[in-house]
Amino acid sequence: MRLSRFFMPILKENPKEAEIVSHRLMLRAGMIRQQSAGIYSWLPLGKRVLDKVNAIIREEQDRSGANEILMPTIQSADLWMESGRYNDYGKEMLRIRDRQERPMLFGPTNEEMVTDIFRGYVKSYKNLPLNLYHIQWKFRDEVRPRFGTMRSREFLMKDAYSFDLTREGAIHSYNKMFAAYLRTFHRLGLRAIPMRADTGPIGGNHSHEFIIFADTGESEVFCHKDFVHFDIPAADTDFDDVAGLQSIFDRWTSVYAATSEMHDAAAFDAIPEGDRLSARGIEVGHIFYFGTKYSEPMGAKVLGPDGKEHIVHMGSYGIGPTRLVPAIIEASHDETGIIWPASVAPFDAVLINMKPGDAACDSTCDRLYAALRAAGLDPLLDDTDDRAGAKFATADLIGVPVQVIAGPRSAANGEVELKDRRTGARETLTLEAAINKLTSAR
Ligand code: 5CA
Repeated sequence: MRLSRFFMPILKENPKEAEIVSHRLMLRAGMIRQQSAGIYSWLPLGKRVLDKVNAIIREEQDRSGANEILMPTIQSADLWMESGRYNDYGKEMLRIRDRQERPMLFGPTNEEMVTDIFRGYVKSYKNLPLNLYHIQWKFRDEVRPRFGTMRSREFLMKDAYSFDLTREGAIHSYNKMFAAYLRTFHRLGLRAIPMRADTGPIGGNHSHEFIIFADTGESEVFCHKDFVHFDIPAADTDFDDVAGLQSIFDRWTSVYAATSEMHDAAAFDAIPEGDRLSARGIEVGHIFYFGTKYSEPMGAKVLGPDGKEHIVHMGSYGIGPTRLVPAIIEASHDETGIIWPASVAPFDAVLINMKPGDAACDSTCDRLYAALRAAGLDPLLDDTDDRAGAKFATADLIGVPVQVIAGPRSAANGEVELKDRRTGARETLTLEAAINKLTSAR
């Protein structure tokens, strides 16, 4: 992509409405635009990162055996009357009527709808276990939408729903998601800690929130500091290995971790003082096992091996992609801007032409740009007429992992400068060596 053709409305001033660093940087880098309170458009730079986050989530859901579907945003109120949640959900639900005056709603979550899909087709235990997920917009009319897309009213959620014949089966399905979440957050460059959590309007009594530490987090969390050393499940984890997955779960829940709602001060105080960690955190995912809370009132049952009907056991598993983008920024930035982990960076490298019009600078940048693209990389070429200082500031702000700088003098010598955005380390290389270095990392 050439920056001269890329829509990236950078703000020079710090936006006044932004209280936390991720919101400020997302607005300054032209990633998002607020359309009304808690409702955002995603502009090209932000959309690129969001798509990368979604792709990682999807790969790990698929790896665990879940099936992707896409349910609508608009739901009929009838389904929610069946489960009994239509009245319970309160003002957070956006209720609407169609032209026939039928009550509809903008989905805040999809337990009812997915249970309706399930009961329409699945009649035998032989089709279980089943996990259906989608990545779709949700709407919750939050009292206090704030911090940009961190707590918005319209937000993207990956929500997965598992169906099993028995409670034991459902616990295995829960453990699959637990392991998939550990892998997902790790690949996003985050260390997320599973903590015992309150279940709120989703229900059930077996639930974990995945929390990352950040001073600006909305939750107060307490845990043992051993979490920092726990291993992430490997890419070749066998998700059908019941005992293997249970041992991952057992290990990751073997030491104390809880959010303030579930906090047990006595248990926490029993941990040696030097091993206690109390901090603020951001909830990036939340998983629930709630048994037959929806399947029972909605009649989702299958024939078991005993020839009898059984109400299925269910769980649901949420991740917030539009929250993850600011959460990653909270975890990874400095005073000059964002520092993306390579896995979600909007571009692989930014090529800074310090003097467009200079023959050596232009040809160096063109060669680099073509070579990186030929190797399957996605570079951003800053070919604008901005001053060099402004170009450096933009490159730092948007946080692309590598900067390649072509100035008139070095370009005339066949050289470029590479800058690592995270460490700030710089090195001068020949053009060929720079291309080799960038493409061999693939
Ligand atoms: N049905 C269940 C799980 S599928 C559910 O709705 N869970 S939840 O309420 O905990 O939401 C799941 C995830 O969505 C949260 O962990 C969070 O990452 C994200 N999320 C929830 N509310 C918001 C919001 N207002 N803004 C941005 N992300 C949100």
